[in-house]
Amino acid sequence: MSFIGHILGGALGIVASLSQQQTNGASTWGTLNNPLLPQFLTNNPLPLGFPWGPLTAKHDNPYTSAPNTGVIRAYDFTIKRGQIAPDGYMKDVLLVNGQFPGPMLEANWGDTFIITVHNRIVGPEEGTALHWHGLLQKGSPWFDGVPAVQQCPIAPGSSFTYSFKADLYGSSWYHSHYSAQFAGGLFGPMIIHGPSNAPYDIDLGPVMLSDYYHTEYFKLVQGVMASTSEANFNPAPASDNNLINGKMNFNCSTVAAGGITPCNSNAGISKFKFTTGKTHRLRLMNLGGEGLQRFSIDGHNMTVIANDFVPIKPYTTNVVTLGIGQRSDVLVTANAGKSNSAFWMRSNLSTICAITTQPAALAAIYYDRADTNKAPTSAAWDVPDPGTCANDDLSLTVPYYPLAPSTPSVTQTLEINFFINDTGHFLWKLGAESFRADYNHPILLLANEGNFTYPDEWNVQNYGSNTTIRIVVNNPGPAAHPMHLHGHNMQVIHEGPGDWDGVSTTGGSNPQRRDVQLVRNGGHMVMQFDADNPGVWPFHCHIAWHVSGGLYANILERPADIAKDAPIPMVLAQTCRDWASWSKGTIVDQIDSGL
Ligand SMILES: *[C@@H]1O[C@H](CO)[C@@H](O)[C@H](O)[C@H]1NC(C)=O
Ligand SMILES: *[C@@H]1O[C@H](CO)[C@@H](O)[C@H](O)[C@H]1NC(C)=O
Ligand SMILES: *[C@@H]1O[C@H](CO)[C@@H](O)[C@H](O)[C@H]1NC(C)=O
Ligand SMILES: *[C@@H]1O[C@H](CO)[C@@H](O)[C@H](O)[C@H]1NC(C)=O
Ligand SMILES: *[C@@H]1O[C@H](CO)[C@@H](O)[C@H](O)[C@H]1NC(C)=O
Ligand SMILES: *[C@@H]1O[C@H](CO)[C@@H](O)[C@H](O)[C@H]1NC(C)=O
Ligand SMILES: [Cu+2]
Repeated sequence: MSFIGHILGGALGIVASLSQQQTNGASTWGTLNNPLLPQFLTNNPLPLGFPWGPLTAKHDNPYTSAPNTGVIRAYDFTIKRGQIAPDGYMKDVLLVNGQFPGPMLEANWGDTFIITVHNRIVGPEEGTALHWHGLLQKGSPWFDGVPAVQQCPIAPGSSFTYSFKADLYGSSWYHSHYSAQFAGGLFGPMIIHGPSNAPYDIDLGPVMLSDYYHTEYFKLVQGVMASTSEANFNPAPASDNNLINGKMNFNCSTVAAGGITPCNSNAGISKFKFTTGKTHRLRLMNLGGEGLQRFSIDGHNMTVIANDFVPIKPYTTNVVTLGIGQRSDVLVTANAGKSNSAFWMRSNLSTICAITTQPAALAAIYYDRADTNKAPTSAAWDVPDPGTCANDDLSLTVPYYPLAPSTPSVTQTLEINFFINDTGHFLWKLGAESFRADYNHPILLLANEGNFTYPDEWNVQNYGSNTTIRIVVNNPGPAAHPMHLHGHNMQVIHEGPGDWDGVSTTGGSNPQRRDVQLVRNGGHMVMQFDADNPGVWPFHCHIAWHVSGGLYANILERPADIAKDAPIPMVLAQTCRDWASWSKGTIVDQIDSGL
């Protein structure tokens, strides 16, 4: 019997041998004690009974109508190294407040997050910076959290306070944008309550899916960035496991002795409660380093109601596909059994579109009166992997609030490619350049000084005063790429095999919008956005190893407005002085693009 078969047989993972502290540190993710989410946080102004007053998902443009509640959501994050065994294999990780996955950020639409981040990474020391994925950061582009682009890294021993509005609503995450730290554990969910586009009874909260590596992240980056002639060269390391809310079992016999302490094959899996007959909201998120996830729940249909921060017209499916960084909110009604039923929740890394040795993640779902010490016995949906490495068809994913695409004032084609440079390093490029960061000179700060002349390797695309920017991404190579744009939701005009033909579009007057879109291997994507948000916005592949290898561009949007008006807080200059003085005394081991 396979190991997964063994779990299904009920022997493993249901009554765990390790404590939650041993597997996930101070986090309660994955346990039956983890709280459900409210529909909104109540310590807010409540006109008409809701913090967002009369605003609805149907009638109000989410990009222009965010309320300003004046309510502050304050968080204090300390980042440190730690050792935990999420799947029974003890390893070195980076933790937020001692937790993996990190603590949840939660707000109502229109509140202000104020998050102080203390960099206490030692042994060795490393810089860091946190990015708040999917938010617009309109009027606060310096708090987007990308080192070398909008800020200097937070130096070891220093702290930095981010302050920004919860300007969109739905499900997202935050993560380090410094090198591949997010693949080393530095991430957590971010939930913003807002108007609903479909009724449900119970909010189960984040369901975080993440491929998982037993090797420490920096060692993986060393392999990715080694010269092709070096023995450790590995541009596409295989993940060792797949986690749901930071948990899964691992068959320790499949590896030679390794890890810091003896490996434990019964770490324990995540458990969730369903209330019989009720409709549950699950906030699915792919927070891994590389792999495409295919999520399903035995016996149940799912109704997808949002993709990324964009509510969509609900549609029903059995499998939700998520590339790295993507989220889908789904509704699931507990009507597939009796009140003592139990079912498997599964997420499979695509064995065609991901590189992994253990693709199957499991968690258990218990109806009210089910025995939570017993393994479910449900049968899996068998929906063959189409192997296209693409998201659901664009015709299925229609934004709830319609927005017609404007006529682009500029169209630019960027091709994704890889190459070996003159010193034998395997690199990716987006357009003409492979990106490499200079942590000491954030582009936004230079632009604010009126300096728009940058080294080629910063890959800055200056769109001047263009009003609507269309970007065609052609991807002739063998890997699919989840492409992420900061500061905007992309209107995805077309996606499919081959290069774009220059005319085909999907979605007509209401194309899908989201902040990450999968671009299939041997395929293309056409996206556009209105230049309503002056700033320097990263546009990049969200696969950790690809962005390390340079698959990244900076979009310089309305530079004149940055130079003229941007009231950049003085703390950004101070952060650069702190970084400069720390990096003067310590060699910064920047072996990758930096992001
Ligand atoms: C674990 O892996 C070993 C080696 O491949 C195999 O012999 C064993 O049956 C597996 N254990 C389980 C419980 O599947
Ligand atoms: C799932 O959806 C299909 C297609 O819409 C429908 O035929 C089926 O009855 C649904 N099953 C359940 C358990 O709701
Ligand atoms: C996920 O993988 C399992 C094997 O571990 C398989 O039985 C199941 O059908 C797969 N799920 C889907 C939706 O294909
Ligand atoms: C090739 O890329 C690596 C990694 O970015 C870099 O360290 C090296 O300097 C590059 N070589 C050349 C000749 O540019
Ligand atoms: C602009 O910034 C770049 C990168 O730091 C620097 O090399 C260049 O000298 C600067 N140009 C001016 C005019 O200051
Ligand atoms: C629009 O963007 C293109 C491409 O970057 C640039 O060449 C052009 O000058 C821009 N137009 C304006 C009006 O700024
Ligand atoms: Cu990629």
